[in-house]
Amino acid sequence: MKIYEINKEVIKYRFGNPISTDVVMEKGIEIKKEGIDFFQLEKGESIKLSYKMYPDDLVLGLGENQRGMNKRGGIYESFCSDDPLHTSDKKSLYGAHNFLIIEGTDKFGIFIDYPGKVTFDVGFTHKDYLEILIDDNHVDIYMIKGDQLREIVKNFLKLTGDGYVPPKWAFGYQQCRWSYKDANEVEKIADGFLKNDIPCDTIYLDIDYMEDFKDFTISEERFPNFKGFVKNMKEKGFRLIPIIDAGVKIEKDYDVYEEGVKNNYFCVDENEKPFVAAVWPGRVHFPDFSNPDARRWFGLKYKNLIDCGIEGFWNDMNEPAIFYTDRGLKKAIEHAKTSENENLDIYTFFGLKDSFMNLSNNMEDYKSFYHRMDGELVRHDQVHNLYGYNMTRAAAEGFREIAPNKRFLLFSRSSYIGMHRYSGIWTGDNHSWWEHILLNIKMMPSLNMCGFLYSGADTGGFNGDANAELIIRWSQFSLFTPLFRNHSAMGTRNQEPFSFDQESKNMIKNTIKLRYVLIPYIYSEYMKAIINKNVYFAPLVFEYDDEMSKRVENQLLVGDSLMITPVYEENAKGRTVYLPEDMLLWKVEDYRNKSYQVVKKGHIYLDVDLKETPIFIRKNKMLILGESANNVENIDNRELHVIAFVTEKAKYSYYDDDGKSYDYKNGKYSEIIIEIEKTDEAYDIKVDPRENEKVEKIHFEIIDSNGNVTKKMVELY
Ligand code: MIG
Repeated sequence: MKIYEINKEVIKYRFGNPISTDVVMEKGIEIKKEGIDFFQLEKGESIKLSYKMYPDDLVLGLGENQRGMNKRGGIYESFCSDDPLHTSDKKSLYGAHNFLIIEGTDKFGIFIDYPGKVTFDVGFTHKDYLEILIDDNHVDIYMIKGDQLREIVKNFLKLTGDGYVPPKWAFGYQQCRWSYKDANEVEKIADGFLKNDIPCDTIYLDIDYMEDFKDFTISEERFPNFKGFVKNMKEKGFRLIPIIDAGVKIEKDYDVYEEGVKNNYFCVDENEKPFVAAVWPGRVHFPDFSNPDARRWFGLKYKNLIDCGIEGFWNDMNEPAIFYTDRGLKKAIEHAKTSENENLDIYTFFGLKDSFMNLSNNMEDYKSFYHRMDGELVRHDQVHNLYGYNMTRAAAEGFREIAPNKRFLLFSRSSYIGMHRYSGIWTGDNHSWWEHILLNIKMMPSLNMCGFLYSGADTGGFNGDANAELIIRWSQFSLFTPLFRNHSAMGTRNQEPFSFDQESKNMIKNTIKLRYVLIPYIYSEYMKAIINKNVYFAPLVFEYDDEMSKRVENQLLVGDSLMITPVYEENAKGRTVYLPEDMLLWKVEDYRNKSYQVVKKGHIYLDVDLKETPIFIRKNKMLILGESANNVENIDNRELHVIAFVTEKAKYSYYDDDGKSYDYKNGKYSEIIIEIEKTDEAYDIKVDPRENEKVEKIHFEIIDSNGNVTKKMVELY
């Protein structure tokens, strides 16, 4: 083991000679030190770290995973998996996010930079022990210090890089469904939004738009004159977002296939022939995204669609998901043949059944293909978790080459730590289950700690049928997630906002409109979080140090000013809420009706009618609101509204920029500093438009601890 000091906050422990993941670029200075801080180490073929947890320690992080924000009691395996049944006993989802934080007697973060399988046993096997098992003895482990939780996250993000920034329109409401089969149907969906006056910025194209599920092709039959169609839809106010899958169809004369074979851009089998697996189009090859040339080649393929006016993509099936391989299928069929006419008992029958059930995403298949890395063949399972990361990196690097100063929308299903530099993620194939709203709530801050800020779940649930109430309640949470997309699977009940009765439709519409009104705040907080290497969603424990705040898992802080308390149970007319301090409550039914209530610190039962979204404004904080519009680019934010809860003084820095370029990195953004101070009789308001091109007026509603409202207006020029 060699030990390096990366900086004052981060120590790296290097075992053996690990494969580079390219996540951390700094090498650090070698230092002399005994053992690993906090952990006991066992080293052989694999590496095991154990930490004795104190009774009240919280274990936070681990990104996209099941169970609580506090990970104690669970066992988690980082091995990116396409598993469409997210029950709480599942150990792996689509991402591998090997970063966790201990909050308690000790306070530190640990990042395991290893792209094969890593197991985090957080008190599952031995209740008081955190045990981390790495399936290899070549690995880099980073120990991250910080006095505050936010500082640990910041130090971790300093190490792993700046977060992805989407175009501003990607903060609008987005509609998706697998089975919008042709241009007519997509247009019908768009018209549904226009006719019902429901804002929406994008409509997604799932695999149905391609020709035989071939990447970078467009079905002539179902989408004739695609370029014209993209333009036409954009004029109506909608951007189209096509899906890109990892597997490349094996088909003679298909350019992506031909070029990939010719240039050795595909992963290979043990005979160094392109590896064959089957996914959507039947047999495919997998691009070897660990090869920089293959990455560049694949990344530039997105240009086919960009040239048609496309400005955003989602990368799917990049764990990579495998339906079956010839090897597995052959074995299963042989098994079936030898079982013919047999008298199958419990063992032999289930054995037969399993040989078909286990065809997909099978470990034997992941061990049977290779990447070419620096001239050597590396077996896939050892670098499995980098696949989606490098596919998405290929896309992002392609965009940068195609249009260097343009932001594209991009998110991926599979991911590894560090991919947050290139894109966002969505949380995959959830269900239309109430439990999955709660899972969504708990997962967001965990993802944020790992750097993934642009993310959200399939609102309303992907698998299964949703009722109106589920869509309404879920939307009331998703309206706060940077990625706010309603998505569902083929064959399920339609769940677009206008698929339900009039009353429900209006509730969803009001919820979506509230989202648009909140965009100035959401965007400002998102961008500040990116720039300052902070989280956007935080558990209460990030901000409050009372004992109760450590325990709350079903309320979140959103940015600097808000606490949200979503309702996630069917037929619930309210819920319990914990307030660590006095706050101002705005229950929103229609954003135009503002009425406020000061709620005292402590536990309360909060009535929340189905049509209401409760928003708590923290003490001495303020919320910025703008106007609604049918899409983000049509929002007129020359006049802003501030709702402030001020008992002493409040300060807010309102950030905005052009929403489409990277010019903000060169200091081209607007910042308005707003300060409100309570004096004996009134308030002092200071508005400092340091850099400002757009905002002309700000309307203030300031509420004091007795609930008295003072209204003021400030003109900026
Ligand atoms: O095996 O493209 O997670 O969002 O709609 C299903 C079809 C493949 C999985 C994605 C989902 C998408 C679906 N895809």
